[in-house]
Amino acid sequence: MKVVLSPERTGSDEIPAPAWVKNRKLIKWVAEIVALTQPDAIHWCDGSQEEYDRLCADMVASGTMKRLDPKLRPGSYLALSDPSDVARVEDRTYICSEKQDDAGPTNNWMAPAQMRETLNGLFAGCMRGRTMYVVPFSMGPLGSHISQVGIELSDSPYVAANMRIMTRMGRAVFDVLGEDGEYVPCVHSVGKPLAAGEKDVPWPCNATKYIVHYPETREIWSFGSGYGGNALLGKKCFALRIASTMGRDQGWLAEHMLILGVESPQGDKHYVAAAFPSACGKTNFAMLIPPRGFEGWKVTTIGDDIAWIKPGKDGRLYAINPEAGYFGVAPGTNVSTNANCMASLASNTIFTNVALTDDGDVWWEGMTKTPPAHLIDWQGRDWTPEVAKETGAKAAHPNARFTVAATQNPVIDPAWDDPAGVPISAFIFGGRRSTTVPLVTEARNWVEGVYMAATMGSETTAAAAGQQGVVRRDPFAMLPFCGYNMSDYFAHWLKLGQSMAASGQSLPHIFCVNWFRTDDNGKFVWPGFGENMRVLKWMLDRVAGKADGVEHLFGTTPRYDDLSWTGVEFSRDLFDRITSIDTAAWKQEIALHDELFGRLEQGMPPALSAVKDQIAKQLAV
Ligand code: TSX
Ligand code: MN
Repeated sequence: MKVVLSPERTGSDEIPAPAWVKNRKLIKWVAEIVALTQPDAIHWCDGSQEEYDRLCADMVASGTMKRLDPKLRPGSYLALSDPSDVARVEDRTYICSEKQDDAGPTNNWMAPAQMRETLNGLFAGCMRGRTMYVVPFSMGPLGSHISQVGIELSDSPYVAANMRIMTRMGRAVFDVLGEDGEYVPCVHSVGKPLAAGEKDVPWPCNATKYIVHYPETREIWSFGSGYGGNALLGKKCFALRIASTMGRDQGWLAEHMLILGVESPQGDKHYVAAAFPSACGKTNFAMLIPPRGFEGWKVTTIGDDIAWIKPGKDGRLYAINPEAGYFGVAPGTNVSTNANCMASLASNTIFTNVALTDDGDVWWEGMTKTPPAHLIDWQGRDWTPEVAKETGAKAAHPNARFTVAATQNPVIDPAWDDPAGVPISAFIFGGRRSTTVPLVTEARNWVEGVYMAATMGSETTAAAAGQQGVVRRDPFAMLPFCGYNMSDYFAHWLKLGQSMAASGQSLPHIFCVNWFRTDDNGKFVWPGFGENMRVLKWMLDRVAGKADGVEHLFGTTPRYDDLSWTGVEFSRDLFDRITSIDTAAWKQEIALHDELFGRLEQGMPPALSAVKDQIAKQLAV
């Protein structure tokens, strides 16, 4: 329902709302934000297909999106962002807790009162000339005891359309809220008010950007960006930063993890949750296709990015995917790296910053071996492979994205929307390391597993963001996403394990993987992708007590004969190269762990320092 506001109305503390909105606190809050931001109209989203189609049609008319060819890519659109607004802005992301210590040394911090003053200035009148969308969304299955409700007020129709794909969005959420339900208030503006008669640009944004979280009052405010994680506030801002603080306070976990199901030909089914930093192929792993030799095995997706995990009454940990769609990186995705993803993108997809083909379809680097002879690149310019060869110009931005509903995934798990969640048998932590870290290691116990996750690192890839091949530590792949002090976060993981073990509950096994060891020529040794199924099977066999391995310095690694090799040629010699432990390299590695622990400073749980000291001591002999 769209309401056009008269100037007197925007100053009122009563705002017209549809009859199906019954939450007084919500209506009052919307009136407050309207009075602050002064939009021309309010659109209360109902989440219907008609509403989505209208939003997209309006964006096509205004030049924000282009409709792709309905035969080649039915129901799909392309949006090209402003060239300055292409990624999350970590240096503009703030955790505004009362005490700086609660944000910790890895987050930007500002005192809440000071930040509120800054934001009140920026948001005053910032929606003039625009429509404010009231976007009601549920993170997690509607009505699940693990789920949470959010309301995003945004002046971006692109945000409203993307939120319908990425979350459970619409009228049903107002029903869950009822008259006095709780929600996380999220305020978003692109930060570009329009004067009377001023023509809009295709991608409005502002050079000044703020992505702000108040963990104590559980609010999110975002200004100046229309892109992904900066603007779709249910994702990184809510489901990770705010939810991680909720989890700390309430005894559950909000994690940067995919969740997948593995079913054996005999019908044994297990779920695992896995955390990887960016550029490790999380979405590919979540949609893995079992290789030759694994006929009858099924891998299914619960989620590709975020997991909310709670102890259940039966003593196991249960996980849901708080999201309802995938906002994934397009470049590098193709039918051999991720055929299920490519099938998902066949229709009903919003593409952002990929290239446009002459026949009205999309293309990105790595989609096909041979690029089309001519494209319109992500900045709307002509692109040919010949010119690109000389200038290095990319047709698609390296961070170009697709937004697609999870239900488009051909291997979506039947339980993906189950309000009870799925029981987790194992946690996997990974990184991109050309040396040192073996293919797979099982932690001996929970504390050592937490240590592995806390010290995980990944080598940087694209030269764009600084030096290449440098190991960047990214504990639990949560460094940019933890809404509180990282040391407290480690302590929370340790405490959860301790309390579950103390009440005789069965903790998931913890594994660390590395698909990325290289040979002397810099070539990847492990074939990866579907072949990772062999590693997955070993892990689940370990969980079932059916597989062997060899214990070393910091855990248990399979020997060659502990993995199943049917359907692939992979020599003992190559296997040794990706599982060997180089003592000299590990001495250096531990020194780097030391440096990380030093950076995280006070509050580092002594149990983790003890693990480090014990490994260092073993290395010294
Ligand atoms: O996603 C990847 N996975 C996980 C898949 C389930 N990628 C892509 C990473 C960038 C997003 C991988 N890249 C994986 C992997 O397991 N492994 C590698 C390294 C690699 C790259 C190319 C080949 C092999 C390994 N090509 C051939 O062997 C022909
Ligand atoms: Mn992510």
